[in-house]
Amino acid sequence: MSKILEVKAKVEAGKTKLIAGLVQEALDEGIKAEDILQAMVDSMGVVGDKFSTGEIFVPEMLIAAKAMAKGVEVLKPLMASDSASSLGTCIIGTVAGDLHDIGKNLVSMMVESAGFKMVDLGVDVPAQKFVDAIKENENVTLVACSGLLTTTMPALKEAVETIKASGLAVKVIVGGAPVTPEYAAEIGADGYAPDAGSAAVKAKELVTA
Ligand code: B1M
Repeated sequence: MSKILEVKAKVEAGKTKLIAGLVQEALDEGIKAEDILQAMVDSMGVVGDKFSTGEIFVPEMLIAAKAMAKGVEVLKPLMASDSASSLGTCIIGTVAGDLHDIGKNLVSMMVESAGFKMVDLGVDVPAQKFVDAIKENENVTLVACSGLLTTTMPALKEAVETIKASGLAVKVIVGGAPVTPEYAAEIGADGYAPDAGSAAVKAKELVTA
């Protein structure tokens, strides 16, 4: 089995202890970090499908997520550039009621590499906490809100509305699997991105426009 397929299979199987070594072996074989990351993202798609069909349950989903996080740790130094945080500070978090953080962490990594200093509030972040963080940190230019569940899309709306109602001069970008550009516009977000790479491009565009 090729190394990249092995990484994919082991993430799906949640072999947490093996992933870092396998990812390193794949890199040593000359496989690009971006391709390894994509293989792991694809694994999570397979895991989600298996969950939908009742083949696996929440614990297996969680273990697969932990395995992917171990792999991302190995890739992170290769993907984040050392550009100075010249675009200001970006507050990032997954909205209230939502515990998914892999996508948010990838977005954080890519937005950081675009030139922002990142302040990560983690998961299950209440709307007001985003506002408090804008006030508590210096030179906040952007807030990035992630939401992965259809049931937490109203929390995304509340986060954007609360930030906008605060009157603080920051741009807000939203994203996550159930979010569409139409929904982002409807809830008053300044920007939307479908994935981590385009989130970095959009983030830069929003604060330099
Ligand atoms: Co959950 N889960 N989960 N889960 N989980 C999904 C999201 C689901 C689609 C699975 C399924 O049913 N097929 C489904 C949601 C259905 C829906 O709402 N439409 C679901 C469900 C139902 C649940 C629970 C309700 C299950 C239960 O308890 N019965 C529960 C909810 C808990 C909660 O949050 N309150 C739950 C729990 C969990 C775990 C904790 C076990 C675990 C998360 C662990 C963790 O994150 N640390 C988990 C996992 C792993 C998944 C799947 C399998 C993988 C998610 C993931 O990491 N994907 C997921 C199925 C799937 O995604 N196919 C699923 C990989 C990641 C790179 O992609 O997060 O989409 P993603 O991020 C992308 C883009 O969306 C985008 O860029 C990222 C990278 O390119 N993006 C942004 C994300 N945020 C962005 C922000 C931006 C811009 C782009 O700007 C700010």
